[in-house]
Amino acid sequence: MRIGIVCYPTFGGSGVLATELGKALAQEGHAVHFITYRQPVRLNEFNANIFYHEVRVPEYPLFEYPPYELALSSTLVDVIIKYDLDLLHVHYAIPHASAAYMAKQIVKEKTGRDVPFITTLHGTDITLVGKDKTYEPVVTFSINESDAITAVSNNLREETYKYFNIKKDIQVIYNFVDINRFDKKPIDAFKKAVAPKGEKIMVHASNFRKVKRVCDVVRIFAATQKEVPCKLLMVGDGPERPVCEEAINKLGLENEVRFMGKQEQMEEILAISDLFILPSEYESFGLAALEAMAAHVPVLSSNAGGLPEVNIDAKTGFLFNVGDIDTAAEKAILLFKDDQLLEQFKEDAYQHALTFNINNIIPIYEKLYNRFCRCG
Ligand code: GMT
Repeated sequence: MRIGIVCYPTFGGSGVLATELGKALAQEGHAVHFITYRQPVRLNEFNANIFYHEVRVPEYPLFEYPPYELALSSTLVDVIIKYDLDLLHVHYAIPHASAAYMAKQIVKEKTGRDVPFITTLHGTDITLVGKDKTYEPVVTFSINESDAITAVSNNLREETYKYFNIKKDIQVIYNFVDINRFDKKPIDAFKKAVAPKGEKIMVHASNFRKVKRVCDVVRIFAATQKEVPCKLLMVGDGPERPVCEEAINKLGLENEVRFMGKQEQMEEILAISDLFILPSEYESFGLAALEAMAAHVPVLSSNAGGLPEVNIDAKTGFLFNVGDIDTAAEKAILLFKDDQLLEQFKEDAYQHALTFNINNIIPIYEKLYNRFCRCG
Protein backbone atom coordinates (compact mmCIF):
# COMPACT_ATOMS: atom_id res chain seq x y z
CA MET A 1 0.00 0.00 0.00
CA ARG A 2 0.95 3.64 -0.30
CA ILE A 3 0.64 5.16 3.15
CA GLY A 4 1.01 8.76 4.30
CA ILE A 5 2.17 9.25 7.89
CA VAL A 6 1.72 12.53 9.71
CA CYS A 7 3.39 13.04 13.08
CA TYR A 8 5.43 15.40 15.22
CA PRO A 9 9.03 14.85 14.14
CA THR A 10 10.43 15.36 17.63
CA PHE A 11 11.74 13.09 20.41
CA GLY A 12 8.19 12.78 21.81
CA GLY A 13 6.71 9.31 22.06
CA SER A 14 4.07 9.82 19.37
CA GLY A 15 6.68 10.89 16.82
CA VAL A 16 9.01 8.05 17.76
CA LEU A 17 6.21 5.51 17.48
CA ALA A 18 4.98 6.88 14.14
CA THR A 19 8.49 6.86 12.70
CA GLU A 20 9.25 3.34 13.87
CA LEU A 21 5.91 2.21 12.45
CA GLY A 22 6.68 3.82 9.10
CA LYS A 23 10.14 2.24 8.98
CA ALA A 24 8.71 -1.20 9.76
CA LEU A 25 5.97 -0.82 7.13
CA ALA A 26 8.57 0.19 4.56
CA GLN A 27 10.50 -2.98 5.35
CA GLU A 28 7.33 -4.95 4.70
CA GLY A 29 7.28 -3.43 1.21
CA HIS A 30 4.77 -0.61 1.66
CA ALA A 31 5.61 2.82 0.28
CA VAL A 32 5.63 5.17 3.26
CA HIS A 33 5.41 8.94 2.89
CA PHE A 34 6.22 11.02 5.99
CA ILE A 35 4.64 14.45 5.86
CA THR A 36 5.97 16.70 8.64
CA TYR A 37 7.62 20.08 9.20
CA ARG A 38 11.02 18.49 9.86
CA GLN A 39 12.71 15.17 9.23
CA PRO A 40 11.59 12.89 12.12
CA VAL A 41 14.33 12.25 14.68
CA ARG A 42 14.38 8.50 14.19
CA LEU A 43 14.16 8.64 10.40
CA ASN A 44 17.86 8.11 10.17
CA GLU A 45 18.31 5.31 7.67
CA PHE A 46 17.95 4.91 3.93
CA ASN A 47 15.12 2.77 2.64
CA ALA A 48 13.92 2.94 -0.95
CA ASN A 49 10.31 2.71 0.24
CA ILE A 50 10.51 5.76 2.49
CA PHE A 51 9.72 9.26 1.25
CA TYR A 52 9.82 12.49 3.17
CA HIS A 53 7.82 15.62 2.34
CA GLU A 54 8.50 18.77 4.28
CA VAL A 55 5.62 21.04 5.22
CA ARG A 56 6.77 24.58 4.65
CA VAL A 57 4.98 27.38 6.44
CA PRO A 58 5.70 30.65 4.62
CA GLU A 59 6.52 33.63 6.83
CA TYR A 60 4.39 36.71 6.34
CA PRO A 61 4.43 39.80 8.58
CA LEU A 62 0.64 39.64 9.00
CA PHE A 63 0.83 36.17 10.51
CA GLU A 64 1.41 36.47 14.21
CA TYR A 65 0.54 32.76 14.25
CA PRO A 66 1.69 31.08 11.02
CA PRO A 67 -1.14 28.78 9.84
CA TYR A 68 0.67 25.43 10.05
CA GLU A 69 -2.50 23.40 9.79
CA LEU A 70 -3.38 24.94 6.42
CA ALA A 71 0.13 24.35 5.11
CA LEU A 72 -0.09 20.75 6.29
CA SER A 73 -3.50 20.21 4.66
CA SER A 74 -2.27 21.66 1.37
CA THR A 75 0.86 19.50 1.44
CA LEU A 76 -1.28 16.46 2.19
CA VAL A 77 -3.49 17.22 -0.82
CA ASP A 78 -0.43 17.49 -3.08
CA VAL A 79 1.20 14.30 -1.79
CA ILE A 80 -2.02 12.24 -1.84
CA ILE A 81 -2.71 13.16 -5.46
CA LYS A 82 0.88 13.04 -6.75
CA TYR A 83 1.72 9.68 -5.14
CA ASP A 84 -1.80 8.26 -5.30
CA LEU A 85 -1.78 7.42 -1.58
CA ASP A 86 -4.16 4.73 -0.38
CA LEU A 87 -4.58 6.18 3.08
CA LEU A 88 -3.34 8.62 5.67
CA HIS A 89 -2.36 7.63 9.18
CA VAL A 90 -2.12 10.63 11.48
CA HIS A 91 -0.50 10.43 14.91
CA TYR A 92 -1.65 12.86 17.61
CA ALA A 93 -5.06 14.37 16.94
CA ILE A 94 -4.06 18.03 17.18
CA PRO A 95 -3.92 19.42 14.55
CA HIS A 96 -3.28 16.36 12.42
CA ALA A 97 -6.79 14.89 12.41
CA SER A 98 -8.45 18.12 11.34
CA ALA A 99 -5.74 18.74 8.71
CA ALA A 100 -6.35 15.22 7.36
CA TYR A 101 -10.12 15.83 7.30
CA MET A 102 -9.62 19.04 5.34
CA ALA A 103 -7.24 17.33 2.88
CA LYS A 104 -9.69 14.46 2.41
CA GLN A 105 -12.48 16.87 1.45
CA ILE A 106 -10.28 18.75 -1.02
CA VAL A 107 -9.02 15.56 -2.66
CA LYS A 108 -12.61 14.33 -3.00
CA GLU A 109 -13.59 17.59 -4.62
CA LYS A 110 -10.61 17.53 -7.00
CA THR A 111 -10.47 13.85 -7.96
CA GLY A 112 -13.66 12.20 -6.72
CA ARG A 113 -11.58 9.83 -4.57
CA ASP A 114 -12.40 9.27 -0.92
CA VAL A 115 -9.05 8.83 0.81
CA PRO A 116 -9.47 7.30 4.28
CA PHE A 117 -7.60 8.61 7.28
CA ILE A 118 -6.81 6.83 10.51
CA THR A 119 -6.22 8.83 13.68
CA THR A 120 -4.05 7.40 16.45
CA LEU A 121 -4.57 9.09 19.80
CA HIS A 122 -1.41 9.25 21.86
CA GLY A 123 -2.13 10.97 25.14
CA THR A 124 -1.80 14.67 25.72
CA ASP A 125 -3.80 15.32 22.55
CA ILE A 126 -6.73 14.00 24.63
CA THR A 127 -5.84 14.38 28.28
CA LEU A 128 -4.26 17.83 28.35
CA VAL A 129 -4.61 19.75 25.14
CA GLY A 130 -7.66 18.20 23.53
CA LYS A 131 -10.09 18.58 26.37
CA ASP A 132 -9.22 22.26 26.71
CA LYS A 133 -12.38 24.12 25.65
CA THR A 134 -10.37 25.99 23.03
CA TYR A 135 -9.79 22.85 20.98
CA GLU A 136 -12.53 20.48 22.06
CA PRO A 137 -15.12 21.03 19.27
CA VAL A 138 -12.55 20.60 16.50
CA VAL A 139 -10.95 17.60 18.18
CA THR A 140 -14.31 15.88 18.71
CA PHE A 141 -15.37 16.56 15.13
CA SER A 142 -12.17 15.42 13.48
CA ILE A 143 -11.92 12.27 15.60
CA ASN A 144 -15.50 11.37 14.68
CA GLU A 145 -14.76 12.03 11.02
CA SER A 146 -11.76 9.69 11.07
CA ASP A 147 -12.31 6.48 9.12
CA ALA A 148 -10.71 4.56 11.98
CA ILE A 149 -9.54 5.60 15.42
CA THR A 150 -6.92 3.89 17.52
CA ALA A 151 -5.62 4.58 21.02
CA VAL A 152 -2.35 3.37 22.50
CA SER A 153 -3.89 1.94 25.70
CA ASN A 154 -7.21 0.95 27.22
CA ASN A 155 -6.86 3.82 29.61
CA LEU A 156 -6.55 6.36 26.80
CA ARG A 157 -9.54 4.82 25.05
CA GLU A 158 -11.61 5.24 28.23
CA GLU A 159 -10.37 8.80 28.78
CA THR A 160 -11.33 9.71 25.23
CA TYR A 161 -14.88 8.40 25.66
CA LYS A 162 -15.10 10.15 29.03
CA TYR A 163 -14.13 13.60 27.79
CA PHE A 164 -15.33 13.66 24.17
CA ASN A 165 -18.57 12.74 22.51
CA ILE A 166 -17.09 10.03 20.30
CA LYS A 167 -19.60 8.00 18.36
CA LYS A 168 -17.23 5.50 16.77
CA ASP A 169 -15.30 2.53 18.02
CA ILE A 170 -11.78 3.23 19.23
CA GLN A 171 -9.49 0.27 18.69
CA VAL A 172 -6.68 -0.18 21.20
CA ILE A 173 -3.37 -0.94 19.52
CA TYR A 174 -0.57 -0.93 22.04
CA ASN A 175 2.68 0.84 21.35
CA PHE A 176 5.56 -1.39 20.40
CA VAL A 177 9.31 -1.69 20.67
CA ASP A 178 11.97 -3.16 18.44
CA ILE A 179 13.51 -5.61 20.88
CA ASN A 180 16.63 -6.11 18.76
CA ARG A 181 17.47 -2.44 18.89
CA PHE A 182 17.63 -2.47 22.69
CA ASP A 183 19.57 -5.69 23.00
CA LYS A 184 22.92 -3.98 23.65
CA LYS A 185 25.93 -4.97 25.70
CA PRO A 186 26.92 -2.25 28.18
CA ILE A 187 29.91 -0.16 27.17
CA ASP A 188 32.26 -0.69 30.15
CA ALA A 189 34.11 2.61 29.75
CA PHE A 190 30.80 4.50 29.75
CA LYS A 191 29.56 2.64 32.81
CA LYS A 192 32.84 3.35 34.62
CA ALA A 193 32.64 7.03 33.75
CA VAL A 194 29.13 7.27 35.18
CA ALA A 195 29.53 4.98 38.17
CA PRO A 196 33.27 4.61 38.90
CA LYS A 197 32.73 2.65 42.12
CA GLY A 198 30.16 0.29 40.66
CA GLU A 199 27.23 2.33 42.00
CA LYS A 200 23.74 1.41 40.80
CA ILE A 201 22.44 3.61 37.99
CA MET A 202 18.98 5.18 37.89
CA VAL A 203 17.76 6.78 34.69
CA HIS A 204 14.93 9.04 33.65
CA ALA A 205 14.09 10.16 30.10
CA SER A 206 11.41 12.61 29.05
CA ASN A 207 10.63 16.01 27.60
CA PHE A 208 10.83 17.52 31.12
CA ARG A 209 7.28 18.86 30.95
CA LYS A 210 5.26 19.43 34.13
CA VAL A 211 3.29 16.24 33.55
CA LYS A 212 6.55 14.24 33.97
CA ARG A 213 7.13 15.46 37.56
CA VAL A 214 10.91 15.46 37.08
CA CYS A 215 11.47 16.89 40.57
CA ASP A 216 9.98 13.67 41.93
CA VAL A 217 12.75 11.80 40.11
CA VAL A 218 15.31 13.87 42.00
CA ARG A 219 13.54 13.36 45.33
CA ILE A 220 13.30 9.59 44.81
CA PHE A 221 16.97 9.52 43.92
CA ALA A 222 17.93 11.70 46.91
CA ALA A 223 16.17 9.33 49.32
CA THR A 224 17.58 6.21 47.66
CA GLN A 225 21.21 7.31 47.56
CA LYS A 226 21.14 7.86 51.32
CA GLU A 227 20.77 4.09 51.68
CA VAL A 228 22.55 2.64 48.63
CA PRO A 229 25.34 4.19 46.54
CA CYS A 230 23.81 5.19 43.20
CA LYS A 231 23.95 7.70 40.37
CA LEU A 232 21.21 9.35 38.33
CA LEU A 233 21.14 9.99 34.58
CA MET A 234 18.63 12.54 33.31
CA VAL A 235 18.00 12.22 29.59
CA GLY A 236 16.10 14.80 27.54
CA ASP A 237 15.37 18.45 28.00
CA GLY A 238 12.44 20.77 28.50
CA PRO A 239 10.82 23.48 30.60
CA GLU A 240 11.20 21.84 34.02
CA ARG A 241 14.92 21.29 33.74
CA PRO A 242 15.96 24.52 35.54
CA VAL A 243 13.73 23.70 38.55
CA CYS A 244 15.14 20.24 38.58
CA GLU A 245 18.74 21.51 38.50
CA GLU A 246 17.95 23.89 41.31
CA ALA A 247 16.58 21.04 43.43
CA ILE A 248 19.74 19.01 42.76
CA ASN A 249 21.96 21.92 43.79
CA LYS A 250 19.96 22.50 46.97
CA LEU A 251 20.38 18.85 47.88
CA GLY A 252 24.10 19.01 47.12
CA LEU A 253 23.79 16.19 44.58
CA GLU A 254 25.52 17.88 41.62
CA ASN A 255 28.21 15.21 41.48
CA GLU A 256 25.75 12.34 41.59
CA VAL A 257 23.47 13.45 38.73
CA ARG A 258 24.31 13.85 35.06
CA PHE A 259 22.16 15.65 32.50
CA MET A 260 22.64 13.93 29.18
CA GLY A 261 20.44 16.21 27.01
CA LYS A 262 18.44 14.86 24.10
CA GLN A 263 19.88 11.53 23.02
CA GLU A 264 19.35 9.49 19.90
CA GLN A 265 21.28 6.51 21.27
CA MET A 266 18.99 5.78 24.20
CA GLU A 267 19.85 2.09 23.95
CA GLU A 268 23.47 2.77 24.97
CA ILE A 269 22.31 4.61 28.09
CA LEU A 270 19.76 1.97 29.00
CA ALA A 271 22.39 -0.75 28.58
CA ILE A 272 24.29 0.56 31.61
CA SER A 273 21.19 1.40 33.70
CA ASP A 274 19.61 -0.53 36.57
CA LEU A 275 16.30 1.22 37.11
CA PHE A 276 14.11 3.52 35.01
CA ILE A 277 12.10 6.16 36.92
CA LEU A 278 8.83 7.54 35.54
CA PRO A 279 6.79 9.36 38.21
CA SER A 280 4.42 11.08 35.73
CA GLU A 281 1.16 12.73 36.64
CA TYR A 282 -0.25 10.97 33.59
CA GLU A 283 1.02 8.67 30.82
CA SER A 284 -1.31 7.20 28.25
CA PHE A 285 1.21 4.39 27.82
CA GLY A 286 4.82 5.27 28.68
CA LEU A 287 6.80 4.27 25.62
CA ALA A 288 10.03 5.28 27.34
CA ALA A 289 9.28 2.75 30.08
CA LEU A 290 8.68 0.02 27.51
CA GLU A 291 11.99 0.82 25.81
CA ALA A 292 13.71 0.54 29.19
CA MET A 293 12.14 -2.87 29.79
CA ALA A 294 13.26 -4.01 26.34
CA ALA A 295 16.79 -3.16 27.49
CA HIS A 296 16.39 -5.30 30.64
CA VAL A 297 15.79 -2.27 32.85
CA PRO A 298 12.95 -2.58 35.40
CA VAL A 299 10.64 0.40 35.84
CA LEU A 300 9.67 2.35 38.92
CA SER A 301 6.65 4.32 37.77
CA SER A 302 3.53 6.01 39.01
CA ASN A 303 0.30 4.10 38.51
CA ALA A 304 -1.21 6.92 36.45
CA GLY A 305 -3.09 6.39 33.18
CA GLY A 306 -1.98 3.44 31.09
CA LEU A 307 1.24 2.77 33.02
CA PRO A 308 -0.20 -0.30 34.82
CA GLU A 309 -0.88 -1.80 31.37
CA VAL A 310 2.85 -1.66 30.66
CA ASN A 311 4.61 -1.94 34.01
CA ILE A 312 3.45 -4.90 36.08
CA ASP A 313 3.65 -4.10 39.78
CA ALA A 314 6.15 -6.20 41.76
CA LYS A 315 7.24 -8.01 38.58
CA THR A 316 8.62 -5.76 35.85
CA GLY A 317 9.16 -2.99 38.39
CA PHE A 318 6.97 -1.21 40.92
CA LEU A 319 4.03 1.15 40.77
CA PHE A 320 3.35 3.94 43.27
CA ASN A 321 0.69 6.62 43.67
CA VAL A 322 1.55 9.91 41.97
CA GLY A 323 3.77 11.91 44.33
CA ASP A 324 4.38 9.08 46.80
CA ILE A 325 8.15 9.56 46.94
CA ASP A 326 8.61 7.51 50.12
CA THR A 327 7.10 4.35 48.65
CA ALA A 328 9.01 4.83 45.41
CA ALA A 329 12.34 5.24 47.24
CA GLU A 330 11.55 2.24 49.46
CA LYS A 331 11.10 0.08 46.32
CA ALA A 332 14.28 1.40 44.70
CA ILE A 333 16.24 0.61 47.88
CA LEU A 334 14.71 -2.86 48.01
CA LEU A 335 15.89 -3.59 44.46
CA PHE A 336 19.30 -1.99 44.82
CA LYS A 337 20.08 -3.86 48.04
CA ASP A 338 19.29 -7.28 46.61
CA ASP A 339 21.22 -8.14 43.44
CA GLN A 340 19.41 -11.42 42.93
CA LEU A 341 16.04 -9.70 43.12
CA LEU A 342 17.19 -6.96 40.76
CA GLU A 343 18.35 -9.56 38.23
CA GLN A 344 14.97 -11.29 38.43
CA PHE A 345 13.16 -7.98 37.80
CA LYS A 346 15.48 -7.24 34.87
CA GLU A 347 14.64 -10.57 33.27
CA ASP A 348 10.88 -10.21 33.95
CA ALA A 349 10.89 -6.69 32.53
CA TYR A 350 12.53 -7.97 29.37
CA GLN A 351 10.14 -10.93 29.05
CA HIS A 352 7.14 -8.63 29.38
CA ALA A 353 8.59 -6.20 26.82
CA LEU A 354 8.75 -9.11 24.37
CA THR A 355 4.94 -9.18 24.28
CA PHE A 356 5.05 -5.65 22.83
CA ASN A 357 7.64 -6.56 20.21
CA ILE A 358 7.26 -4.81 16.90
CA ASN A 359 6.55 -8.10 15.09
CA ASN A 360 3.41 -8.60 17.15
CA ILE A 361 1.98 -5.13 16.58
CA ILE A 362 2.76 -4.29 12.94
CA PRO A 363 0.38 -6.98 11.59
CA ILE A 364 -2.43 -5.41 13.64
CA TYR A 365 -1.88 -2.08 11.89
CA GLU A 366 -1.63 -3.82 8.52
CA LYS A 367 -4.92 -5.61 9.16
CA LEU A 368 -6.51 -2.26 9.95
CA TYR A 369 -5.09 -0.70 6.76
CA ASN A 370 -6.34 -3.64 4.71
CA ARG A 371 -9.89 -2.68 5.60
CA PHE A 372 -9.33 0.34 3.36
CA CYS A 373 -7.21 -1.28 0.67
CA ARG A 374 -8.29 -0.52 -2.90
CA CYS A 375 -6.63 -3.74 -4.07
CA GLY A 376 -9.48 -5.84 -2.66
O1 GMT B 1 4.99 12.17 26.82
C1 GMT B 1 4.87 13.18 26.16
O2 GMT B 1 4.68 14.28 26.66
C2 GMT B 1 4.96 13.09 24.67
C3 GMT B 1 3.75 12.44 24.12
C4 GMT B 1 3.74 12.50 22.61
O3 GMT B 1 2.65 12.56 22.10
O4 GMT B 1 4.75 12.49 21.94
O5 GMT B 1 3.70 11.09 24.57
C5 GMT B 1 2.46 10.46 24.57
O6 GMT B 1 2.49 9.46 23.56
C6 GMT B 1 3.41 8.39 23.79
C7 GMT B 1 3.38 7.46 22.59
O7 GMT B 1 2.13 6.90 22.39
C8 GMT B 1 3.05 7.67 25.10
O8 GMT B 1 3.94 6.63 25.32
C9 GMT B 1 3.12 8.68 26.26
O9 GMT B 1 2.70 8.04 27.43
C10 GMT B 1 2.19 9.85 25.96
N1 GMT B 1 2.40 10.88 26.98
C11 GMT B 1 1.45 11.21 27.84
O10 GMT B 1 0.35 10.67 27.88
C12 GMT B 1 1.82 12.28 28.83
